[in-house]
Amino acid sequence: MRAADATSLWPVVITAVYQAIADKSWTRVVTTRKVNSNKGISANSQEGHTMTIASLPDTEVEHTPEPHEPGALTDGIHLVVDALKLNDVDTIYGVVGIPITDLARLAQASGIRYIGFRHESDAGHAAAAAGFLTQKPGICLTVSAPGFLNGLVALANATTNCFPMVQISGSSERHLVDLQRGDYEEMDQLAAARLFAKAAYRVSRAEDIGRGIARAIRTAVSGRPGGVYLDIPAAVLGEVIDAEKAAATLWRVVNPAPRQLPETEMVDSAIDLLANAKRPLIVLGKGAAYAQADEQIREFVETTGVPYLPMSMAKGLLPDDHPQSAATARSLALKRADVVMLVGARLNWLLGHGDAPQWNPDAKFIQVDIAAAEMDSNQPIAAPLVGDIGSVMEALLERAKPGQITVQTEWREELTAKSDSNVAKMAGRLEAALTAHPMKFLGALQAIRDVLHDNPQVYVVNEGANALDLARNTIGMQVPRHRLDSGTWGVMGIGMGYAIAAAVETGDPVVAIEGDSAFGFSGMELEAVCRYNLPIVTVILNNSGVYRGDDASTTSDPAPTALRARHEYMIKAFGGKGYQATTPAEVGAALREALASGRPALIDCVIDPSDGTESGNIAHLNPKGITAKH
Ligand code: ADP
Ligand code: TZD
Repeated sequence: MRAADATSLWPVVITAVYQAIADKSWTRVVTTRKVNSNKGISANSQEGHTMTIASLPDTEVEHTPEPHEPGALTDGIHLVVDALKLNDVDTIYGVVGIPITDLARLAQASGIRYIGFRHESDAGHAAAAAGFLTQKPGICLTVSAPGFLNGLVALANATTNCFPMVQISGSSERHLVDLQRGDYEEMDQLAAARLFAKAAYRVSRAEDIGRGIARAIRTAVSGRPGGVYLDIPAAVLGEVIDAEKAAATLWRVVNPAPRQLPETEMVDSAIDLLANAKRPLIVLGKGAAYAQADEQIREFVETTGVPYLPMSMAKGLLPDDHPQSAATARSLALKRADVVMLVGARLNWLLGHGDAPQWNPDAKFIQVDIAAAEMDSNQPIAAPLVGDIGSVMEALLERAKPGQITVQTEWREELTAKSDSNVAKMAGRLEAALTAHPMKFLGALQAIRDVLHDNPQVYVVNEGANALDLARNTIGMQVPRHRLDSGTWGVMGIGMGYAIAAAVETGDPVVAIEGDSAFGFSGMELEAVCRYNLPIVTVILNNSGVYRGDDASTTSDPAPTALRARHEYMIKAFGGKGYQATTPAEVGAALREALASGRPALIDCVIDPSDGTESGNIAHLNPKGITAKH
């Protein structure tokens, strides 16, 4: 049968199920079924578009041809699943509804793990985190219009953070949407996504599904990774075409993220700059963590002896207690360094754009980045090393002569002295926090730090303002890619999505350290955490407010920053274990017990409402008009 004849086939409908066989591989069984009318296809599918085997009476089975036997048919839903499987997609994060419910069902029946969320932002954040952790685009599945838009925040955030992800969304009838005739969940999703994603594509024919998915995967992971939107209208998902011809339209992407080698001349000039530096510094960013070039990075740092600063998600690339870490002398390192090598880190707001007085105005920059256009975005880049971090670090190691790059004792001593004095200053604060009552952020965080120190394989997710700044500085990381946080946008709401992805992708335990406000953005996903029985312990630093909890209101309503919750009750509603902790000792004991259980748990840490500062350490970004409070 020709694909063009397919539409004339109604009411004959084809669907396929995949069955597990003992050796865990999956075999496809195509089943032809006859139904009486379009309405009889599936009670829970969009009429005339999708088909579920579960919804069809068994007596109507007529024939079971082999997949590519002449006459066998398939449809858009099957092709999406086939294309994803062909490209090794093993997990989908999403929220179901028209027109993608059967897609999720079929994916699950086919051996792809489907993780169902309560809100698309959380599913999207999970997909983004999966992309960061695995170098494979995380897949997020959303419904039309509002579901799509909910997911778009995560897609945009993934793009901003350079994490590979693909948001696949169903969309409503093109002929209605385009004339704005008022369809169910009507929206020009493709146009909306273009503004916020690395790229946005639409598949308009079932025969293009394989191409669309290949293109989305390639775009998401190659070059600078980012979020890609793939629009698949309901009509395409329901389009029935010849199975044999359809199979020929799918392909597997070969070498999706090719290596990119730097220019030798630039490698030599970078080596030259470092060799002649008096006060060299390496800054490691989350691109360096993403690149999975851990060995090359470590070897370069250690053989040259150059001090380094890890950005928050690069912590653990080298253990935080590494003797070359300049983290505890950060301000001095930035102010004084004369040659700075940025490795997978952008000179954006997180690094003060490389401007004086935070930075030495005479500093020369070397930048290692896969995106050529990143060079010179903020400061002149004396040696642009455009390439993937693994290849660039290898080239540097290869071309630097032994002993060519060394670090002068004065520079090392200057950093060490500053670090010692900063650590001594902090020691008093830490000590006082251990006994303070009500509990301070630093009291709870020291208890968490000690437990995590004994459990270095635990993934740490972290968001909030004070909860973010203080946890980042207090909790040392020992293993690469084990810290995921609010990132480049400083976005709240990544917590549960990132935590779920870390647990699902790795099987390892996760501790999510959350401000009480931050947690609220994704808190309902505690239900998903419990439903999938994931080893996630959510620790809420609850000071009863956005930033602080002691703002006085001038009206009978609570202050704009005020919050009030006993979060431990929330998880109990879903079957998880809830703790309330009022002292560091209770925090530590609860966390150890929760981690040992390997089950979902939440620890609500009661923190002094007057602890913390407005906006954490970025208060200076608040506009200072005549109403300014601070
Ligand atoms: P941080 O916030 O930790 O400073 P950024 O997100 O600003 O890090 O920077 C990450 C950078 O890493 C981006 O500019 C991105 O292009 C780059 N990058 C990502 N993956 C790679 C890779 N494999 N090789 C080289 N650069 C990469
Ligand atoms: N909405 C989104 C999506 N992202 C944001 N960053 C904000 C709002 C604004 N915001 C911050 O920048 S931090 C924060 C908000 C609401 C929460 C701070 O309160 P918290 O943390 O309770 O999470 P601390 O520890 O009490 O400071």
